[in-house]
Amino acid sequence: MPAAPSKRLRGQKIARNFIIGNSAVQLPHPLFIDPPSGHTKGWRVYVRPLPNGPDITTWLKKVQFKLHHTYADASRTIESANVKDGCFEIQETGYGEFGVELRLYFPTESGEKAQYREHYLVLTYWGSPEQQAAQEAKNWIVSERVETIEFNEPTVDFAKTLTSEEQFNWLKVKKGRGKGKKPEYVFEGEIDPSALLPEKAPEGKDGSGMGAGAAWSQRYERQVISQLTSSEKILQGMIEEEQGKMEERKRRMEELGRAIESKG
Ligand code: SLL
Repeated sequence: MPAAPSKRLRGQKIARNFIIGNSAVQLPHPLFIDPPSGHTKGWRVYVRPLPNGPDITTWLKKVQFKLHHTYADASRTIESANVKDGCFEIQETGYGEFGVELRLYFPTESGEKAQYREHYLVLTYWGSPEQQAAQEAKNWIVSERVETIEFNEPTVDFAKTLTSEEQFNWLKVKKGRGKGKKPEYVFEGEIDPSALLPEKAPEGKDGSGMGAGAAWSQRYERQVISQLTSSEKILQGMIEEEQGKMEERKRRMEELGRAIESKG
């Protein structure tokens, strides 16, 4: 029987950022050998840590990906013990886009229930003409977003794992010590490891949207938010225009109705 989760830390909250996304290529492609006939795209859908963030396997025990029902074995599970670089991923080929349902499972000592997320696979070029041209030239499409998970009143044991220094070891280089001694981990990256989004990404990597190499930063988050805000304004304008047209149509219908009535 698993041990009962330890006491919860009242009034405390620990949040973690991570990335959900997919990459995609046009077939044929060397990463996808012998695809079934009719399959035109190769893709990966994944849950991965922020480039300079803590190891997500600290709190993520397994991910269940639910694919479109046209896939023979639509439910795929990846356990933390089998991930490389903390990236939970599924690789597939296919012909069409669909929403992947993700179910995130946490360690037993956390006492947390599984949580759902969704990711709509993006398999076609997106963005500005320049972005699309770059994606076509590289035959490499990436669509990802930063997600946040909040652990409210975590158990004492879970909070201990979530605050341990070891969760940054995946970013560090192991420097061997003498026999029997603990190895030393040294960080050699460009930005200091942190559970928070860095203010600025390293030069040239800010929000390129080109995938694994792209660094997420608070600056890029602000860019995305301002883009979304302006898109929302445009959309609002379009909605108002449509509403105006609808009013006009309604008015004309009423007029027509009255004309018919007066004739009859
Ligand atoms: C579309 N509404 O047509 C979507 C459906 C289904 C994708 C996408 C299946 C692969 C297989 C596959 O690619 N399904 O048969 O193994 O765009």
